[in-house]
Amino acid sequence: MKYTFPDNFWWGSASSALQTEGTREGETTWDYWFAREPNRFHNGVGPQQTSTFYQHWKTDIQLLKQLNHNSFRTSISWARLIPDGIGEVNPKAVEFYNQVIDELIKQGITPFITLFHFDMPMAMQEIGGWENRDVVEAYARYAQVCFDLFGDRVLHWFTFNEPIVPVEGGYLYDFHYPNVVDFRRAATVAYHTVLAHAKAVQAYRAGHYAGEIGIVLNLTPSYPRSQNPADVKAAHVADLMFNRSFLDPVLRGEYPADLVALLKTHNQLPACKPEDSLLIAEGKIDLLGINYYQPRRVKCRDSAVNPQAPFMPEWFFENYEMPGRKMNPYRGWEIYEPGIYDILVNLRDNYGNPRCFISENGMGVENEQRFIENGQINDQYRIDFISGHLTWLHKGISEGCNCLGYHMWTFIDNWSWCNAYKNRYGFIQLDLETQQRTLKKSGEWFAATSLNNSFDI
Ligand code: BGP
Repeated sequence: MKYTFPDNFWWGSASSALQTEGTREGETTWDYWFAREPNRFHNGVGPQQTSTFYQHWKTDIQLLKQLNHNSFRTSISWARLIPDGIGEVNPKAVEFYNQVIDELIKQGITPFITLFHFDMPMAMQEIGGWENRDVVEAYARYAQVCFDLFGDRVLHWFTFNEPIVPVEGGYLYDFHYPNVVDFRRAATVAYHTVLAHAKAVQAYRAGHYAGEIGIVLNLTPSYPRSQNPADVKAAHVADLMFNRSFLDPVLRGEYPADLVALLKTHNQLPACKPEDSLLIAEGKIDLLGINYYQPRRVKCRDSAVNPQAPFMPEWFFENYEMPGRKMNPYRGWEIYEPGIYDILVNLRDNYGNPRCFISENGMGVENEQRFIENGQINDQYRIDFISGHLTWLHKGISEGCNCLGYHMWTFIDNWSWCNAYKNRYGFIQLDLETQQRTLKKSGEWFAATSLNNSFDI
């Protein structure tokens, strides 16, 4: 069976500034947190030990070319560009990002640029991070600076990568700094992130730049354990909290009424200003990036909530371990290929079929050295993972979904937040000691698929 994709389909990968650049300049929350609690990071490896893109950007772009990428997403580091978040622009950073953007274009690779990929400047966190509306203003100015510096050549902008993750990690589940557990503060952070997004979109529209602007969301389709109304309701609440809290504002320009009502009932609504809703309505996007790694399976709660416990999304559902589910045991995430199709169909049927693309999908595996054959990692499991997802994506496109491309996480093994280098995701193997880069078998497969705009199973 041959799967052919539409003309001009985007084939590429995604990465982020903090996870690849190295040579830290401008302190972020990650640098601060790592200096204080290195034990939180796998094998005590922190954000200064990455895949050294800051030094090797030119040869790394050659590797992207070898992979036949026609597009590539990375992020700008706010802290590198504007070290205190709001003041002087760092000319070295401008030079670096100009060189990267120009080289990508020269090599025929369209740059997709994210403005915020989890890396809050520490100076901004010190004044409250996303809890403080002054940080929303500072971010809007940072976005404007980026559009003015690079907007003549960058035609695809993304305000945020997975904005729900800093909310979950930093304010609910203790896996990002500042390690707070407080739903109302989490809701405030999420709300202010949406305002910051909308302000950036507003600035982009006002500047009449040549390209388009969007956001990258990690969408986790919520599947109920059964069709019992209690399970269905549990899945609905999970969907409201984790998907629709960002999806609805950026595509419909407003929050779902039942999410607002739920938070109001439990006294968890963030402080709003009357003019906010107009701003949110202006934050509607041109292009949606979809990161898809795993589904969310939920059931109704079997036990009563402890009224003393902090208010949590899990007051309304429990995670459900479906018997027989296919797992990536290294990351602990379920692999469910049809999820990608379900996301696209939901967007087509309920959100007006927006222009979108898969901006991340991937499989992190531990100790890949054990798969080396004749000097190359034979990662057939990754090829199976990608082709499995691509067949469902292809079905979505053939049924009218407006999906324009597929980017993998990621082109080279990189630093994965608290997991550091535990799981490897790359098409290219990175030797941490020597920084040597070696193509994996999946890299060869992807290069051929991109070149042919098709693959066979
Ligand atoms: C996404 C992030 C990436 C990347 C990826 C893999 O959520 O956008 O930054 O890290 O997940 O996940 P992890 O690194 O946690 O294994």
